[in-house]
Amino acid sequence: MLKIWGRTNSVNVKKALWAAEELGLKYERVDAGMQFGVTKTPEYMRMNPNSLVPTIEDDGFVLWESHTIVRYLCAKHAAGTLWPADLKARADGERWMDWAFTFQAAMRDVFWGLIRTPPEKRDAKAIEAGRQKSAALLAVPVRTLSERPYLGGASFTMADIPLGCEVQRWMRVPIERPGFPAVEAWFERLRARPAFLKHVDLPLT
Ligand SMILES: N[C@@H](CCC(=O)N[C@@H](CS)C(=O)NCC(=O)O)C(=O)O
Repeated sequence: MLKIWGRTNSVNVKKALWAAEELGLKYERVDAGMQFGVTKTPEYMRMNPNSLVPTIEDDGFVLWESHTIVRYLCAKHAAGTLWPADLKARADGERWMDWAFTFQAAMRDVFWGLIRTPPEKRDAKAIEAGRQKSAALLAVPVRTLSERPYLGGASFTMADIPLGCEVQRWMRVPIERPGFPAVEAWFERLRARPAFLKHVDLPLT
């Protein structure tokens, strides 16, 4: 059975869990990372020398890097649907999977500052700089999402999973947000998916 290591409040673990849920996979999840430890044990580091989550094991095959995990699971179980069979259609959507890390980097100080740092220790300047940078970046997918309902085209695909998890943080952190109607409409489409509500759109911790 598929095994997934990672704490459920990690944005990158959420991507693997959301994909597994969309695909209807049975899996065992093991708490790892931050307060759960595990990631620095020799056993874990043999699987994932980065000491980060998520890591998966599928029939003896070990894999890390959340977006690669999403690609792998979708290619294995949903070729032609969540993993588009057409090369150009797939690459067209996949760019957003890679771009999600650009957005994640901009949001780092915002998320950590407001969610994981006590008020007296917050760096207000860094939070505001991250907020402005994230807002500027979020203008990038606007054109795509104005032209089609999902990042990869007419239907939901793996392309939506990484950025969907990152944008959930943007939508839920207590900040001032400029309006991006096309992004907000896409986010509501994601919210119509039970797997997104179950694993991703949860209170931030
Ligand atoms: N690029 C990697 C990054 C993994 C990563 O940074 N994971 C974070 C959680 S989101 C982590 O393991 N942090 C340390 C910890 O939880 O102990 C991926 O997408 O899988």
